[in-house]
Amino acid sequence: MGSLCSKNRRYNDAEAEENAQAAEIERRIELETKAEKHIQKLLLLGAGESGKSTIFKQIKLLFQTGFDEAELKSYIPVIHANVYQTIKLLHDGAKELAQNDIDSSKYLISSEKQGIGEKLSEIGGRLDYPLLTKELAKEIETLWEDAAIQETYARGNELQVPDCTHYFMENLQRLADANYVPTKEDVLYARVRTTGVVEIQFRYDQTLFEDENRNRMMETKELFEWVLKQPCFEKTSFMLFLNKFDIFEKKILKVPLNVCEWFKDYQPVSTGKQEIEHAYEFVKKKFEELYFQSTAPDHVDRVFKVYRTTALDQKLVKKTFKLVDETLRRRNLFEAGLL
Ligand SMILES: Nc1nc2c(ncn2[C@@H]2O[C@H](COP(=O)(O)OP(=O)(O)OP(=O)(O)O)[C@@H](O)[C@H]2O)c(=O)[nH]1
Ligand SMILES: [Mg+2]
Repeated sequence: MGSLCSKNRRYNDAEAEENAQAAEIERRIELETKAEKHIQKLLLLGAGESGKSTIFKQIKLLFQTGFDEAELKSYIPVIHANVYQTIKLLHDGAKELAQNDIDSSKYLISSEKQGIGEKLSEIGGRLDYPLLTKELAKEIETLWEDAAIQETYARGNELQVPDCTHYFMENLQRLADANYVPTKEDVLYARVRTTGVVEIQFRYDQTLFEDENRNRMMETKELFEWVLKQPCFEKTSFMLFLNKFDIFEKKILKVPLNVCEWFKDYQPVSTGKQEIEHAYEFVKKKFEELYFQSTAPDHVDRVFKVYRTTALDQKLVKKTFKLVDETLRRRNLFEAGLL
């Protein structure tokens, strides 16, 4: 009898403990659900190389602890790889154009630099890159300054030359310093393709989509259209960042907007700053039209805002996030019936 009693008590104790654990889990879930309600989640979607990671880095710099020295240093291999891969791309691209382009002589690397070019191209094709020494940096600099390489660089859009090219090529000696620690700016320019989902433990998270071999604007259009139609985003606020405005500004004066199929009805109106504004407004309007076309009538009141951004420009990113934050706060107040 005595033993049965103590056995029962053991069961009761175990049961009580289990119940307490279950209650604790319930309590935590409830707390976390409540906390989640105050979290604004930002999902950054965009074509490959559109600047998602760069915006992400700016968030880290602006609203978190930034990058400590170890983190800055972890970008050295990335930056050096960017340099090696880019010079290879330009060298091989020049060689190809020198053989096949109508204007082939423009792309012929001067004979005294051809040896350096071959050597750098071989290095750029390796899996492991050597340390970027001052000597190697000097050779890369010499090749970069070659007229044929510059002509090739001018056709960078055809060769997938990364946007960080000019910046890194102009800073080679500093990057090759034995005590080199990347600056904040170097890190913003560093290009590494994100694979998978990256999440930042704060208020933001990010995923990506990519497909390199297509016109990026058409890819962006299709991606945006697809996202707009997803039932899970029916009530989601959309903040469209038309990023790389700095590049757009320069490009618009050289390459007409209507080379892109989606913009083929574009008519330039003037030159200079006015033309930039006109072209930007045209692109913005195209996205607005797409938004309304791809949004069911009963959901048109979800937030939709368009911002022009240059992810490398910290002040501008800060200002943009301030505006985004204000918009979302207003929305929350509106939804709570307070506005
Ligand atoms: N000039 C200029 N360069 C930018 C801008 N935003 C990003 N970049 C550069 O563009 C390159 C690609 O940017 P990422 O942020 O890596 O692009 P991503 O969207 O994360 O690309 P994936 O991870 O491949 O999908 C980097 O070298 C950036 O420094 C911008 O507004 N202006
Ligand atoms: Mg990325």
